[in-house]
Amino acid sequence: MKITGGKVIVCSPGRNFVTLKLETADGVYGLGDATLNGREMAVASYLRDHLLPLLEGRDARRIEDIWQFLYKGAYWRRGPVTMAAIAAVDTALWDIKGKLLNTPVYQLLGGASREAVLVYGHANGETIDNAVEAAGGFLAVGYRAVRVQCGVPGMEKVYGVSSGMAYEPALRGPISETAWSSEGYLSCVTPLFERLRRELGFDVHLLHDVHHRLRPIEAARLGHDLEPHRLFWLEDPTVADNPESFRLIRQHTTTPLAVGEVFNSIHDCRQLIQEQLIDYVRTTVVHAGGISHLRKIASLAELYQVRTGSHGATDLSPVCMAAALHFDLSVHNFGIQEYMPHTSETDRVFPHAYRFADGVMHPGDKPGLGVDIDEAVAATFPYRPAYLPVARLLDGTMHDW
Ligand code: GCO
Ligand code: MG
Repeated sequence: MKITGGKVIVCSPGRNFVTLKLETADGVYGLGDATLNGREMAVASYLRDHLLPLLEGRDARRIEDIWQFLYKGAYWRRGPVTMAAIAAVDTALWDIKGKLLNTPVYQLLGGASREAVLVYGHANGETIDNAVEAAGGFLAVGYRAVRVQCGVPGMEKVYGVSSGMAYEPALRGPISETAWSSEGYLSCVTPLFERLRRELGFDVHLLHDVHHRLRPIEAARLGHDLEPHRLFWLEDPTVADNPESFRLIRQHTTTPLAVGEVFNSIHDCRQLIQEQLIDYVRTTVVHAGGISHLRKIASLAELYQVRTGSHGATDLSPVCMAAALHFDLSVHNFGIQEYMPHTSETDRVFPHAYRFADGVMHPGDKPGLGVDIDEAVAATFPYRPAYLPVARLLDGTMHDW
């Protein structure tokens, strides 16, 4: 079962995706997502110029050995570009193994630990009224968990609050610089959740993403103020470069915390998990070294009663979504999965077996990941550079994302 080569397919059906297609001697191929939002071509080159030549002739069945070969063999460890490239290879190899053995990947990972995977959707609105109404709309179509974000009076654009679109995408054209005030933001969040609980009750799981923008003491106060509203989680309350800062937040609040979408290795989350400073680890298949490495993170987390809650925004392709669902269905300490449906163009490029109904998802029972790429359709959507917006404080100081 030798790897004969592969292709790196970069396409943009609404937003940019980098996909690895790894081919074997008897015609079986596997897919892996390698998308790093706003830095896509760095991973494409890493795969094309550096990894594919190393993979030719290797046995595709030796998933763990290939992972270690690419990780240890690079000499330069970790980092988002390296780990997204390794993730794509690893995901493609699990896809190949599933196809070879004629079984869905979750069966190779120990089988289903649950019937289906709980997901959360994204509701947002310019005002509290609009956000509450949007959240109600998610419940009406079956969601049991909703992340809610709202605009801040006086601030033109706020992260996660769309202007007419399902989501704020990376923007094409010149990079957008937005203004940010933590004081303005903090004055809106607690009233938003007060209203949500008053109107929607306590049967729905509510989540909120701070997107790394508060200082630890501000995050501690927010967590404390939100306690009566029983959030499922408060996400990325502050930057996690310094894990010790979560001790301060933890001392002040019992609001559950979720961190990790920008992490790319078990070492990034180790202290947060081992000191039980978080409740959910948000590492993803594509950004944290693939299914193989994510399982190791989940196993470490399991020892400390930390559950998984993988990132699943639309900049992660349907290939990553499929891989995430196989992982989520199988891993014992699964918590929740983020889910934002892709556009119809994206779904045409990536036909898939996974499905959503009644607030939960299932990866389907096709051999492998159950997701494909239509290369002819992909070719009609060429790559177009796009960047996430950045944030500056009102006096012009560059702020955390
Ligand atoms: C989330 C994330 C996204 C990221 C985006 C970056 O929780 O879904 O924070 O909104 O900003 O995926 O590429
Ligand atoms: Mg987030």
